[in-house]
Amino acid sequence: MKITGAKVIVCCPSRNFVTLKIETEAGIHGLGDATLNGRELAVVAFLEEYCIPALLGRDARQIEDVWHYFYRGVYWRRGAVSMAALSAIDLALWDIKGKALDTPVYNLLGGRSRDAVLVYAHATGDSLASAVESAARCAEAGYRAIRIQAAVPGLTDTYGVAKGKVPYEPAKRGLAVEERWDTARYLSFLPTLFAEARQQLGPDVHLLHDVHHRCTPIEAARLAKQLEPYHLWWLEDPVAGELQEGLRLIRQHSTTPIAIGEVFNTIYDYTTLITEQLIDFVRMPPAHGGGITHLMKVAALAGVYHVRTGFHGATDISPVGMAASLHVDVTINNFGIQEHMPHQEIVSEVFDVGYQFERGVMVLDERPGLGVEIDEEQAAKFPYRAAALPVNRLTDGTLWHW
Ligand code: KDG
Ligand code: MG
Repeated sequence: MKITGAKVIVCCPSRNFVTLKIETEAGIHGLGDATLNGRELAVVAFLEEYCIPALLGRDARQIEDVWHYFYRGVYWRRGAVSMAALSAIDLALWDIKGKALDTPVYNLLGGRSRDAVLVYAHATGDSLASAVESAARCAEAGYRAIRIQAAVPGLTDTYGVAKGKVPYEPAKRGLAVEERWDTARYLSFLPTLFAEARQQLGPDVHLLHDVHHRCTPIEAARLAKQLEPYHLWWLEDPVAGELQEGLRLIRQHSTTPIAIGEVFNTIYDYTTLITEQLIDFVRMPPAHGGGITHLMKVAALAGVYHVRTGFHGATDISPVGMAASLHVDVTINNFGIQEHMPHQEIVSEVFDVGYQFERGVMVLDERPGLGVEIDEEQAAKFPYRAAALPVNRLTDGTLWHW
C-alpha cells in the first residue's frame, strides 16, 4: 500500500496543534500528532523539508521498517523535534493499518487488557484552600485521581496554576514570559497543602503532584520524604531528568513513587532509570517518544522491572496524540494511569474523537484506526498563533528550570 501523499495541517482552536496526514494509494489516510509546544513550526519544517519527501512511495504497511528508516537511518538522530516528527509518522501509519484492517489500533497491539483507562484530573488554586476546593470539585465530577498544584505564598507565578477563570494553559501568546521561583518557600508550603488535601478528601482518592523539574536531587529527596504520610500516587519530575543519578538520591530517602520523562524522547532516556528501578512511572507519551512502535518497546522494558506507565496528557498533546496514548493504555499490562487535561470545547469543532470521559475513566469506542478525524475546512478557520512556554528565574535573577 504505497504512500502517495502527506501534508501537515497547523491549526489553533484555542491553542496550536500540528497534525500530519498521510495518504495512500488505497484511498486510506492516517493522522499523526506532531505538536511540540512552543516549537510547532520547527517540527513542521522538519516534516515538510526532510520527512515527507522520503516517505512518498514507501509501503504504509511496513511500520517497523519506516520507523527504523527515520531513526536508525538518520545520522542526526533523537531530540525533541526529530522525535515529534517520527512519532507523528508512526501514529499515522498505525491509524492507516487499523483502518485498512477495519479494527481499532488496540486490537493490533494485543487487544484490550481493561475496559477503560483510569485518568487523573488537574486541580489548581491561587491558595491552599482554593486548590483543595478545586480537588474536591474534581472528586465530585467522578475523578478518582487528582493532581494538585497551588500558588506558593509569596510568589506571583507558580507552574500549573490557572489565573482567574481562564483554564490553565502552559504556553502564552508571543515571546516567553519570565517567571520567578523560590524553592525554599515551595518546600515549606507543599507538605501543608497535601496534609490538608488528604484530610479533606479522605484516604481513597489518588493524589498526584508535579514538581516540574524545580528541585535539586537532595531537595527532591526531602520533599518526597515529607510527603510520605499523604500517600501520593506519584511525585512527578522532581528533578530535571538529564541528571539521572539524581534519582538515586531520591530513592535512597523515600518510598514516594516517582514519575518522570514527559520531555524524554527515546528508550535510552529511560534504560538506567528503569533497570535500576529508580522510577515508578514512565511519562513519555507516544506523541513525543517515537510513536506507538517505540512506546510499546519502552512499556515492555518497564514491565519487566515492574515500572508502569502514566503518559503525559496536557493540552499540548492533540486529540490524535491522546487517542494514541489511550490505545496503548488500554492494551498493555503495566498501564498505571493517564493524564487528562481536557481540551477546550472549541477543539471539537476541528477534531472528532472516539474516546470520552466517564466518571474517572476514559472509554474508547470501536472506531477503526486511532478513531480521530480532522475537519480541514474548520482547521483552516483557526490559523497558527505564536505562543511560548515561560522561562524561570530564581528570585535573585538566576536562570532556573521551568
Ligand atoms: O508543554 C508543557 C506542558 O505540557 C507541561 O508543562 C505540562 O508538566 C505538564 C504536565 O504534567 O501536564
Ligand atoms: Mg508534568
